[in-house]
Amino acid sequence: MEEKNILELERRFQEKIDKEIKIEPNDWMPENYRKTLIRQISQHAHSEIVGMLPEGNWITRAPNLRRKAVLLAKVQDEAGHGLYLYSAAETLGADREETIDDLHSGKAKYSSIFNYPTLTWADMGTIGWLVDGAAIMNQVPLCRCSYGPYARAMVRVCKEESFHQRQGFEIVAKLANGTPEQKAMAQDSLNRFWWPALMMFGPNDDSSPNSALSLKWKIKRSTNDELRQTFIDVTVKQAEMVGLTLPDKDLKWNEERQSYDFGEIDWSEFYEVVKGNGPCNKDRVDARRKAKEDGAWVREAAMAHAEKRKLKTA
Ligand code: FAQ
Repeated sequence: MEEKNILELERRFQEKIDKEIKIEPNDWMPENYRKTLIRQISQHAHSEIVGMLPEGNWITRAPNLRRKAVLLAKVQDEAGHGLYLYSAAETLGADREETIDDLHSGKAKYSSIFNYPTLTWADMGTIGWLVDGAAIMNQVPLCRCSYGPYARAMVRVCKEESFHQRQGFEIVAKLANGTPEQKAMAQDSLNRFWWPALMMFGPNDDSSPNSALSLKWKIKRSTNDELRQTFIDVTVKQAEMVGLTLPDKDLKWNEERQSYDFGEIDWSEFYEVVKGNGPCNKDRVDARRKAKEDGAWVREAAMAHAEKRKLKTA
């Protein structure tokens, strides 16, 4: 296409975005907008699917039937979120199988948080409270993302995440108000998950290569640091409510900023985990690969059944 035409198409595209008109699958879009969305949405989908594993680890060991039923429902919701998101990526031309193979080959990223182990039952509470809490903080603005299918998927996802966050906080509150051993278990879990939860928001703004364009295109509506700060401000009060201590000696209310100052995040740990060297990266990807291999016979049987039906109706 002629350069002049492309410039005109780009101008009209940006005008739509500036007017808050959603971009739909068949609309013209810059190739880089499509690529950025496929990257973000597929990483998000993988995070939901890999994110089922740390909690799946506790379904058989939940302390009672109510907790087991709730945890099972939560993990099922995460599978559903992954499926909406893979579908949203498909509307941009991504091939689902290829996208999943990229996860299995280690090429595709997913959220760093799911590479940490879940050592105690308290981790089920902390994941709901902090991990779903951080996910909501990041995803509510995505309901206003410029790309229609992603924005619409986020509306339902956020409703479910909000239930997840509350179930997690309920577990933490119960343990924190329980026996000294239970309270210690909750505190230990918070100590292990606090910093990795802050890393979920991504690198600091000055080290975030994708933010500038994503903000211009209204894929992202807030920066990584803005969302992280809001999350910290909300969570400090919740920790106080249940009598737990956030493991940051530099955490301090800043009267001038009307926000909490907080300590330095260990970005070397973040980049190691993203590179594949976190405590559970290998286990997570192996588990997903094995699930695909173990399910091959189901897919083959379903295909054979569909073929037979087609022949019968032909
Ligand atoms: N982990 O330039 P930026 C959930 C990568 S869902 C791993 O700032 P961007 C639900 C980033 O991809 C959690 N990699 O990137 C649940 C980029 O690499 P690339 C997932 C990370 O995209 C709860 C590079 O670093 N949520 O938890 C991470 O503008 C409980 C430079 O970063 C979403 O995916 C990280 N934490 O901003 C499930 C939400 N952070 O691709 C089960 C949608 C950054 O250039 C249980 N995604 N990177 O090679 C987003 O909002 C954005 O993609 C950000 C990153 C904010 C995550």
